[in-house]
Amino acid sequence: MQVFNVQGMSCGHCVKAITNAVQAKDPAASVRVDLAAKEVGVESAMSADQVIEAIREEGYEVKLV
Ligand SMILES: [Cu+2]
Repeated sequence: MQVFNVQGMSCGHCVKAITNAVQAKDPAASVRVDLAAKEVGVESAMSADQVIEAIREEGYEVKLV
């Protein structure tokens, strides 16, 4: 699993937006969002860069932990 630090997540809508953005690129991806830790864990066939791009497109600041 790849873990990303994501800034600007605050609520369930953010969780959904990020999950949907990642799964739009890889429907088989599993996404775990920890709002308190500002972390997103992604299990998928995508590269870290691809995941970062998907999350960034939603307007969040994101980097690999
Ligand atoms: Cu939100």
